[in-house]
Amino acid sequence: MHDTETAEKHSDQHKWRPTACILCSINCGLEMQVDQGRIVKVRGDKLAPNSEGYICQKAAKLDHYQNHSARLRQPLKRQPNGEYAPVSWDAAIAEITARMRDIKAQHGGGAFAYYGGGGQGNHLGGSYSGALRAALDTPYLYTALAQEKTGDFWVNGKLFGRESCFVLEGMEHSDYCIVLGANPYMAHGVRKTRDLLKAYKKDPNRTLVVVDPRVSETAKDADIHLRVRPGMDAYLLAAIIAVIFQEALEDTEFLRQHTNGYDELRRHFIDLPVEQYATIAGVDPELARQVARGFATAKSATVRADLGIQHSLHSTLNSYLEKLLFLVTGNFNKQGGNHLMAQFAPLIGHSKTDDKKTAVTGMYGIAKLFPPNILPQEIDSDHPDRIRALVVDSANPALSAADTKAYRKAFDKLELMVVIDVAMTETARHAHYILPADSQFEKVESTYFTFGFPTNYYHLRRPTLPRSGDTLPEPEIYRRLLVGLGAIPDRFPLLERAAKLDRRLPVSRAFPLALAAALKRHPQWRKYVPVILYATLGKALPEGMQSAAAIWGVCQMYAAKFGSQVRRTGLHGKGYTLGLALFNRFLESPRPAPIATFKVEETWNLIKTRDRKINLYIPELTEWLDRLQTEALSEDRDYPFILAAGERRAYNANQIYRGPEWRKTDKEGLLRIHPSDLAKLGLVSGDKVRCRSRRGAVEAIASADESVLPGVLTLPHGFGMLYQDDQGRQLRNGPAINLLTDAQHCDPIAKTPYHKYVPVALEAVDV
Ligand SMILES: Nc1nc2c(c(=O)[nH]1)N[C@H]1C(S)=C(S)[C@@H](COP(=O)(O)OP(=O)(O)OC[C@H]3O[C@@H](n4cnc5c(=O)[nH]c(N)nc54)[C@H](O)[C@@H]3O)O[C@H]1N2
Ligand SMILES: Nc1nc2c(c(=O)[nH]1)N[C@H]1C(S)=C(S)[C@@H](COP(=O)(O)OP(=O)(O)OC[C@H]3O[C@@H](n4cnc5c(=O)[nH]c(N)nc54)[C@H](O)[C@@H]3O)O[C@H]1N2
Ligand code: SF4
Ligand SMILES: [Mo]
Repeated sequence: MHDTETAEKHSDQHKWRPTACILCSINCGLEMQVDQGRIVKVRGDKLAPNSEGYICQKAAKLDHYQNHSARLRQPLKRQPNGEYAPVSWDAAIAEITARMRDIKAQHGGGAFAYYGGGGQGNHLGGSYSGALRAALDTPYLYTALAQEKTGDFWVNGKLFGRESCFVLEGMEHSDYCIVLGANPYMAHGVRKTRDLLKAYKKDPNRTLVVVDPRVSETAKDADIHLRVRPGMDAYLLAAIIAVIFQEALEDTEFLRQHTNGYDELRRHFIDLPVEQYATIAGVDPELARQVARGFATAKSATVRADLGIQHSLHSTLNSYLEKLLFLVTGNFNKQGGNHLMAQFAPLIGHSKTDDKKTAVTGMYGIAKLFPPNILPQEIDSDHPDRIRALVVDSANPALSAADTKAYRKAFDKLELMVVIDVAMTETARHAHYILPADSQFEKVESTYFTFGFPTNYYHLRRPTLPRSGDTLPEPEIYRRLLVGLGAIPDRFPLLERAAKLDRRLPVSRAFPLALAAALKRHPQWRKYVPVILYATLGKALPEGMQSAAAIWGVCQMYAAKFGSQVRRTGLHGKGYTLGLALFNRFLESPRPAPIATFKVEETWNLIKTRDRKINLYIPELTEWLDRLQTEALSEDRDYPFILAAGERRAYNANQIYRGPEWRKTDKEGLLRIHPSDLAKLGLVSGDKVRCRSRRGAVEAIASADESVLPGVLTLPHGFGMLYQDDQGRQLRNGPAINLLTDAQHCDPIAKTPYHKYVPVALEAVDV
């Protein structure tokens, strides 16, 4: 008996459990071994169809996410002396919702803002959080996406008709790829990135161009490296597009057939001074010409852009020019070009011009998102309609948003602040209530980063570990808040019964019929459908899978729109039956499973303009382009260096790991500086320096690095968290870089921060 038990325990310990990595948007399939609440071993899952066993160096350390001294294990309430004391879930929910009802009654829904809703590995909770915003009656959703990609989405809205039109790069199938302000070797962003970069390197018929001021790990192995001056990409891109028009290399047939505004657009480039613009950008004009020709004449060409252009000067203009590059050369919606993509569950929406704007700064939403750069101003104001209550879920804006000082000050003005997280973060330390969530390995989870093409996959991950405290999954937290607000009842007896019937008889339609009837009787419930699904259908799902209920709705909507693409993956039926089959597939598969297979020509159906043509000409942006000619770049003598604040490196991963123990190298988050600059300061590698901007200062260890240009500095993203060491001392995990950044230093259209272009001064720190 005893022996069998040990043997069972032994085999259980050595069981490999399929899951996924939660550290970046690729979500590589993993297998892990667990023992007594610990993640003991991690390996790439060879059977995961979208990552095929690939992982990078960061995934092996996931136990540092699961187990650390700052994990939250019970709800906490701030006491008058500023300390936190445990509180029961019932009391916390009752008190929070009573405060919310008061604030709503006095000031209306516009007094509430919501921040976050999901990180690199967890989007399921976000599916339910919309119901809370609906119950509070606020449109104000602030997310990290609106501090990086909303300029890009705004451009998509103009070009393709909706901000939710999502463009992917075809890097895997392309002959010519421009990596523009991205460092995929470190940051990934494409499946099996390093294998793909190797494939480009090995194949003499494929060209990889990297546009980056730094000799990044990706640039090192590129065929061509355009070492642009920081913030000058708009000049470089304008010059490259000008060469294409001036040498008549554009795809006129594509342009006539698929676009409007070609002639107006061409006018802005045909006389553009290529030499001058390339020189301003710091790039040899001949090299710029060579890339223009190479890109325009390649069989297929694609652009992969990221923060290097989005977090830098001219951000929204850069996104426009980047897209023009693949559009004017006809590298769109074709194999190996950039193309539209049908998202499984929409990560973003489309903001209309008459949607509600913010009270204090008058900012409009883009893709239904509001930019973190304005939030402190929206709170810290005398405006009667200011933000008075904030819910933060899965984000740490006290460190990750621009202008840490402004954030801290604004947080302390809130009448109610609630943080939902797995860890005691810098943001949580300002909250009135902290609600602890199950970790991503203790609950069903998934992301909507379903970017595979032609076949995309969805991974509904099973829990691999038991719950380790008095924590709850986010859907349950949102359900309780909704009940507390009086938005929904605690039980739905009829729907619960119908759901059980349907789960037993997969062909029955008891549940959708009952749901439709309930919504007809209670139209106010329509806003809360995901939470109602959780509370009803969820209970009929297999043990532990309740939170997957919203995916039933997602599958229904997807199958209704993309039936033939779903059927191509081997499922049958249509309408409700097909949606249910898709849902059952995800419920049954512990690994990523196909959603749909697209033919590249079908991506044309995803354009949302009335005439299904691309609107090439965006006057706001061509005017901005014209202004480049006379734009003077003022150099600030007091702040002579340009700091790229937030580099992706081998050992950083947003705010997901808190302590430094997981890092093999770069434990301090080194400041990279050109050797000549370091020598000029009379310093050597390893010396401590103070980096100072107009907003604040951080200290860091300097490291002489030939990969950065003289006059340029870099600091990593994902440091600066507080943690306890073995002796219980509270320490800071490297530089908190957003002490340096200024919320006003941002894109005029999207309010996205210019994190890669922070003017700073540097001085030695006497130790
Ligand atoms: N290891 C690791 N990987 C991550 C993350 C992480 O924290 N750690 N975070 C994930 C997230 S949330 C994101 S959004 C992605 C971001 O991924 P990336 O955008 O690829 O990463 P970054 O290192 O921020 O910036 C990319 C490159 O921009 C360059 N750059 C700086 N200034 C300029 C400029 O003015 N012009 C140009 N052309 N380039 C410039 C930098 O030198 C850098 O090589 O990474 C994801 N992957
Ligand atoms: N200066 C500068 N600032 C930057 C950047 C930069 O390059 N430079 N990069 C920016 C970018 S691109 C991004 S995406 C943001 C990222 O910054 P954030 O938006 O703050 O997101 P994450 O760092 O992913 O933080 C995730 C939070 O979710 C928590 N968490 C983890 N798992 C769970 C869970 O299951 N449930 C809940 N409720 N919480 C969980 C973690 O503890 C952590 O607090 O930072 C931005 N900030
Ligand atoms: S960090 Fe990204 S690339 Fe690395 S293992 Fe995790 S998901 Fe894969
Ligand atoms: Mo990001």
